[in-house]
Amino acid sequence: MAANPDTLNQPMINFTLDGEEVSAFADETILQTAKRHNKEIPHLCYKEGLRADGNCRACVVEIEGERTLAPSCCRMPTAGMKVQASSERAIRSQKMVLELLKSDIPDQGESPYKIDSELDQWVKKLQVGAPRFTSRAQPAADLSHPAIAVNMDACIQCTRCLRACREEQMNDVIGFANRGAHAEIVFDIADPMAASSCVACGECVQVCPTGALMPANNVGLEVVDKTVNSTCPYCGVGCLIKYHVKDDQILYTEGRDGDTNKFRLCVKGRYGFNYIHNPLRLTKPLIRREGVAKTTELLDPNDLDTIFREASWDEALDFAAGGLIKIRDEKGKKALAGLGSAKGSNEEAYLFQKLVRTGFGSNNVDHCTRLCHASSVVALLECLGSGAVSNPVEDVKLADVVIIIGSNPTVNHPVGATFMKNATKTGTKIILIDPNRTAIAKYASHVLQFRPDTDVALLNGIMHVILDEGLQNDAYIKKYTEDFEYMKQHLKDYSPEKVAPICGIDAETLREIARLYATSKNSMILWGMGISQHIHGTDNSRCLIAMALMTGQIGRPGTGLHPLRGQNNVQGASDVGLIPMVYPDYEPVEDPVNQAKYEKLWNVKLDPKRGLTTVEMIHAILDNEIYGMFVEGENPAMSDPNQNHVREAFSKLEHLVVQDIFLTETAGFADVILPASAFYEKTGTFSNTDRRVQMGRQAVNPPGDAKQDLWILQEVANRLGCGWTYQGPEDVFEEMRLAMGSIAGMTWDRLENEDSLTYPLENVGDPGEPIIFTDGFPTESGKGRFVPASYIHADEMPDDEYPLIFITGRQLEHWHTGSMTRHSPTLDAIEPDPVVMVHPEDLHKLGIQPGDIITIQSRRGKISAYARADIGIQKGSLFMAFCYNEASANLITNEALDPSAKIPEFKFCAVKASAGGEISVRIN
Ligand SMILES: Nc1nc2c(c(=O)[nH]1)N[C@H]1C(S)=C(S)[C@@H](COP(=O)(O)OP(=O)(O)OC[C@H]3O[C@@H](n4cnc5c(=O)[nH]c(N)nc54)[C@H](O)[C@@H]3O)O[C@H]1N2
Ligand SMILES: Nc1nc2c(c(=O)[nH]1)N[C@H]1C(S)=C(S)[C@@H](COP(=O)(O)OP(=O)(O)OC[C@H]3O[C@@H](n4cnc5c(=O)[nH]c(N)nc54)[C@H](O)[C@@H]3O)O[C@H]1N2
Ligand SMILES: [Mo]
Repeated sequence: MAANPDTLNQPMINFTLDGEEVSAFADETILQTAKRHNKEIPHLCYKEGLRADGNCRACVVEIEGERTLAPSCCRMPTAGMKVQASSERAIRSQKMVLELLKSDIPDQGESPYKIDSELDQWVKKLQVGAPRFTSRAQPAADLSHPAIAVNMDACIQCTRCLRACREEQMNDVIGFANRGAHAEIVFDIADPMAASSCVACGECVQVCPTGALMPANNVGLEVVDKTVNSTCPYCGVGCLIKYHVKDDQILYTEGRDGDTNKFRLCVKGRYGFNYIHNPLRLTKPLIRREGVAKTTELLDPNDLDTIFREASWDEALDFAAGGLIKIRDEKGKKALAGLGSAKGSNEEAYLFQKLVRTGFGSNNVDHCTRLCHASSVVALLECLGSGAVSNPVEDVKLADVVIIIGSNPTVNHPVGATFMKNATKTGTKIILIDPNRTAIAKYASHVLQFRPDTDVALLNGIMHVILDEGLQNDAYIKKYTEDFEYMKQHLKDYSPEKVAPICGIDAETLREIARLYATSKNSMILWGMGISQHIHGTDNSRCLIAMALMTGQIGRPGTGLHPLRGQNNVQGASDVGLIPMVYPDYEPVEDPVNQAKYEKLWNVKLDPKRGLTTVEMIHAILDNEIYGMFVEGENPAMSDPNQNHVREAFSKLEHLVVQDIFLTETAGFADVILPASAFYEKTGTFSNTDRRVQMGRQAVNPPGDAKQDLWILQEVANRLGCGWTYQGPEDVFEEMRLAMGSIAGMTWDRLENEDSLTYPLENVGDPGEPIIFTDGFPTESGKGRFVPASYIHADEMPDDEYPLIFITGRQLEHWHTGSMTRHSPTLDAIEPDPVVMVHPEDLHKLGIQPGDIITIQSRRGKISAYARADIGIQKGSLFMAFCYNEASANLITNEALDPSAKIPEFKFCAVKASAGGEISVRIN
């Protein structure tokens, strides 16, 4: 039992439990102390992690000198107290409670929904017999939800689910309605679960002690073969998860006590694993049939057999490598490029960039970070000398003020968002700055629903106030920063009165935000794609960094800068060098010292010039510079902007190798497809948004002839002459430690034992550093640099012909291009069709009813999807996720790039919209 570290220094409390001396921490209850001393007291409504409620009375104990029995889950011991948990009187009461609770279970027997439920375990342990009481009402089952089965006939009203939903995840769906014998647990206003506002995080299911709430399809009745401790394959929060496996299939999951998740999970981590068991998984290597031309159309899987044929691994690998070698040797090393994956492990990403650098012979290697936080990283490197986050997400609880800007955490970092919501209960103020009023707004003290694309103006306005009112931290500025005077001059031009009409937020509010942020003891900034995905994304980030520097809100617990990382391993893939301008640990490729280091380590001559970035590669194909590509674990034919352009490029490639788990839109353009392993089918390390390197462990085997990614990469590399002999991920990790100072002290054994270690961890045995920049910055001067940014607008502004703003982003249940989540029957059932979020007034103006079809057109493309009314959406704009191939948002988006980071402007382009249209056919 983890005691609150704050109380560890306080004196222990000694008392007697069943005649034995025990000592309690200052914040421990009798029940917790008993548990820590391996003494069992039955309990049902109490669960570690939830507020003790004391409603079930199964944990009653006898305390000397007290007339009534006391619930040990809510009772703190005092020095010298004499407690009896197993006296005859205590046990008689405990048994009576269990008997009463059991009388409410169907047929008054064992739980029909969960083998060995917690209630059944206590009933057995205390040898409680058949109940002598009649059951209460036995409500009908509610099987409306694809992920969660509700069988309230097994509910004992312990309210664990309610506390998990309202107090932990703070989703506020579950309630306790009516009174006395009519009391019942309800969803919203007693809605069927599927119709309620439930986001299916499953926290209620995880805590239910009887099986009244269970994962759908009766998985609770199966006896599993094994459990595997691993992490989640979805977002950068990196929740630790236990997988329950039977017959080589994952049946269900459980949140573990990770530092980032404290047992919590979201709908994808908890229920979204089943994409791996989808029959559409690639199980055989495929080679394009000779003479089948490539078109710009997406492949219809019905035509699969006419376009591709199955091949043996040897043939496919020879063919894959042969095509690459031919182009390399005939057209030159720079005629090849590779896109690696932020969904794979650190070891895979490291090998992929090494393969391109040493096997292809150039630095033409990139990955989705380019489309993601590239601009944040450029600004962070430029201003602070490091692209990493300064503080972990969990620090929000120590912050007085948290600015959330351009990030929608309840949707995209849902478990992280629960800790943000929790923090507001103890006084943390959230300031939300977003053109849309997203779900976290409910918990914010200030919501700035400002004009999209105007962050630089707004942030400069706030900084102007900070300086105007003398709220800056002069001592910090002097000691730890440079170029402040330059910044000061620049900001003179951005008075709040001047920026108010640009960003649509009045001057007084900007002043208030400036004061709150600058003068609070600890302020933290969290940001996302709303900041980074603009042609001025680097400028947006420069402003956030400058705000932290001028106020000294960095370098301490509860402060700092946290660009929330997206993919489960985008932090790691970047760290290990899956980037065209840097080697592992962000060492620039154009510095001869770094080049010499890697030439020695890898024993090969390296290209001294930086390579092309993701979007540049697409242009280079069309410009006849790139002829061959290797795409591993990315789906650019859906995720890159201006798809018509991208698909034209892919159809033009002479040789495309795709290594994926599904026949993705990109794989349709391939010459050879290598069927790979999904997350749960391999072991490796993954680095989360907090810089925690975490162990992902194999739970099941790849299907059919699919092979592990590491093996495939090595086979391709060796055919290109690399001569690798890695026996597994551990060997690769050892080489990474030689290359990367940041993890030099991190041993595989320790990762195996501790599951999660934070870097920098330079020497073996170091604890790791969750908070960095505590004493300056890793720049040449050791100081943080102010880099002024001037307000400019998006590349393509609305006009008479295209009057609306199109903003793209994400939805809770889907992951990017949908290749994982749309193949999960559970997630697909929750959100099956393409939807566009529109403000109801705009819908009305367009003459569209919610649920009707809307057609959206930009200068680049046209799509139709279902319109969904959403009052959180800013009028004059539309919001859409890019996961639907029948209505691909990226047919519409603009590929204009930020000049420093080369990130495209996914968050803003001009469109027109109209009622009606026809949704294309969904493929795959
Ligand atoms: N469910 C789910 N979760 C995911 C992902 C997923 O695909 N699905 N992807 C993961 C990845 S890789 C990433 S990068 C993260 C992304 O996570 P987020 O950054 O939270 O994602 P987005 O939805 O793209 O955009 C965030 C917010 O930016 C706002 N925004 C738009 N334009 C502007 C603007 O001009 N200024 C400001 N300040 N805000 C603006 C949008 O309204 C939106 O609320 O999510 C990760 N988590
Ligand atoms: N319009 C618009 N476009 C965007 C964005 C936006 O906000 N708006 N956001 C951008 C951002 S932030 C990002 S990060 C990118 C993401 O863009 P992508 O990385 O292209 O998108 P994913 O769908 O995550 O692609 C991951 C691929 O890896 C495969 N995969 C999954 N697990 C494994 C594995 O273990 N091994 C192998 N070999 N393959 C695997 C999946 O099947 C899938 O094809 O999209 C960008 N595109
Ligand atoms: Mo991302």
